[in-house]
Amino acid sequence: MEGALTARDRVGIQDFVLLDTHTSETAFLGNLKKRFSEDLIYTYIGTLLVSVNPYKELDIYSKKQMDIYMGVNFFELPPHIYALADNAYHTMMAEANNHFILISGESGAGKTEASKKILQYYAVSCPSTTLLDSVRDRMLVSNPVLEAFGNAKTLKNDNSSRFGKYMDIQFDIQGDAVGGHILSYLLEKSRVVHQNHGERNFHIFYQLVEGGEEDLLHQLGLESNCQHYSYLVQNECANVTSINDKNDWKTVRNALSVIDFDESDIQHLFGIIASVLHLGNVQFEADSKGYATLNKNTELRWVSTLLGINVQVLQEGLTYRKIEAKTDEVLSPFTVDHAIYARNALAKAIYGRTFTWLVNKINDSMENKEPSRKTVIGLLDIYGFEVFYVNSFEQFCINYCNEKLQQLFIQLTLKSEQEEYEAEGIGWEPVQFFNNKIICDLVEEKHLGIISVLDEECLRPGEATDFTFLEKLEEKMGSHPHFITSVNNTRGGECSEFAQLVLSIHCVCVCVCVCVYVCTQVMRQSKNAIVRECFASTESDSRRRPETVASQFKSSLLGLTDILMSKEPWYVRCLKSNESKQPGRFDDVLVRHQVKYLGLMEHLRVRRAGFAYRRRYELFLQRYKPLCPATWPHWRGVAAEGVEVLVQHLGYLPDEYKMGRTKIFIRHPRTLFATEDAFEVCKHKLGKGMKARRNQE
Ligand code: AD9
Ligand code: MG
Repeated sequence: MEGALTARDRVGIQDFVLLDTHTSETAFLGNLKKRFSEDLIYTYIGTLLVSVNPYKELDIYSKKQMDIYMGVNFFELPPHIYALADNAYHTMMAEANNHFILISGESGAGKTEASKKILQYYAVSCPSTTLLDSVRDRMLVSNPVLEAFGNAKTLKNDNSSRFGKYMDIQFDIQGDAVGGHILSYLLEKSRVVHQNHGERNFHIFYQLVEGGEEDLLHQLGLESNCQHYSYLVQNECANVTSINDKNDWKTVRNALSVIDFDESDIQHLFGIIASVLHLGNVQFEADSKGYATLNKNTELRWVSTLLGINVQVLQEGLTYRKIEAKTDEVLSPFTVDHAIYARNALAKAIYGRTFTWLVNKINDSMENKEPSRKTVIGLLDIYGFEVFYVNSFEQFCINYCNEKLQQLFIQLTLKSEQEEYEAEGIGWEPVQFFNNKIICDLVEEKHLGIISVLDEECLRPGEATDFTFLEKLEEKMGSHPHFITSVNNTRGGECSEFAQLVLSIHCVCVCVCVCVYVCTQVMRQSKNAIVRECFASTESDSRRRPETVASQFKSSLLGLTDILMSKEPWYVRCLKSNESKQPGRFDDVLVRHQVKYLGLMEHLRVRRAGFAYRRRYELFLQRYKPLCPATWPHWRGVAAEGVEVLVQHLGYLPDEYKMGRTKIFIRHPRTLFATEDAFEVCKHKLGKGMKARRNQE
């Protein structure tokens, strides 16, 4: 019919691999945009899921939707995050191995929302027993608690994750979700004492002050008004329309009881949150010699009460430095600036350690104590790439983390995939891609990278400054093609590489390794059980020079890479539709930029030209041999030949598969799915046959 739109014209193609126009970026974006305008936010590139943030609630996450996707082959239904979750789950069950889902994209692109949808899917759809329900409830409610303590409003996202989160969901042999374990990565502690313009502190502070019951606030010495607290009002941003602190408080309060917090834990936990707010209001004045003194110490008294530390000891800790001389200790007074630094360092240390304590506590409550065999699906939701007007050490770490994950993606998809074709002798036209290893090396290389230079500078306290650090960097890497010390514009422009690493080096804090020994000593005397536990001495706590924050972070990322490399990958690539968080707006330039730096076009090219599935001949034959009389029950010859006989029998077309040196390569998932369906039917028949035979016997 003339003028009538086909469904395909209207809703676009649901798998980019099937896009028949040549694989241009314009066609790619056109397809995304067309689907987005129909509220179809998900599109596949093979088994990779692309998601575009709609910035509005869509009616696609109901229990009914979950049921529709359960156990259905990937490509039989419209793309959905549930389809990916389901496919990962069924592959894990069929192959009895571990998997992970890497969710990436820049700040505000929808990673955390995606990870919550996946967790909900597993918690709601997997087989269930009453005993396990409590573990699942705990897994689900761990989210609002961790978000309250670890997320905050930034300029990019009203609920921005300020820590990295990797969560293993453990399944038993029946496929029940039986336990969970979270690893957290570098919380942005500096936010406790300072926020950029238009940003907020961590949600929990506002939730407590706005939502806390009168009695509780009274016990904690808090006013029910954020304006009263200097850590909360630096940027006149306490109230945000998209955030309802009062309701969120109720959710968190309720969640804490689900995850086994008893009343004393809760008292201590909120005592800590309140003590940080009181600390922020502690003011110093200079005495006649310019040293810091505390005139009015009501706020400090509250800190002392809530943490159970003698007020005198606390005051001394904040205004004097203890210098250990040969036989005794000498107290050297702080200037006001030093005292403020010490106060803020204490607030950050208390909050940061409490966050770690909280993660451990949640882990205890989700732990599965059964010793049975388990497989896991790991969910990775980290802070997304971000560039602000002023960028500091936190952005350096966050963006370095994103570079590492992009490197992992490149390793596992573009690089190893192409190397495998070569090794297997499959004819292949190489696809060019930008390998960001050069950027990762620039940051982390031993003796040469930025982190090493930072470590060296930290060894020269008193001498090293931001300026000397910058000079050293210029000297060592000034000629590196990706080293830039001042960047005005990162979006648009000519940059076609994965998120160009932006370093506002002037802001990288050289004193990151300064350890507040005094605070630690004082905190160990606390009567607040959580604080005491958080600051308890450990063996590694000796006088050995502590690792710098950057080095610690680098090690933890290497550890994460190892964890992921041992599992089978699935990918969700989240795209931000617009910068102003508006529903239905699709900003072409912004989306194009993300498609570029996430390497989606390269990925599509490899996928289109390549093969969706590969299996070692032995494994393929072992599984599907019942489907062909010539291979069942045994194939006596070489496995590769058996596979050839088998696929001929199944009617595979010559273009659909290739025989490598050790593996069969299958171009489209649908071919394997058809084989898998035939196998299920056959298994059923075989099962019946065997049962009948047993009965006869
Ligand atoms: V960050 O790196 O932590 O700063 P994320 O995690 O990528 O970032 P997040 O998931 O928090 O972003 O999404 C930002 C906001 O977009 C959410 O608060 C929602 O308001 C909105 N969003 C994201 N995904 C969806 C969705 N699937 N449906 C509706 C969504 N809204
Ligand atoms: Mg997030």
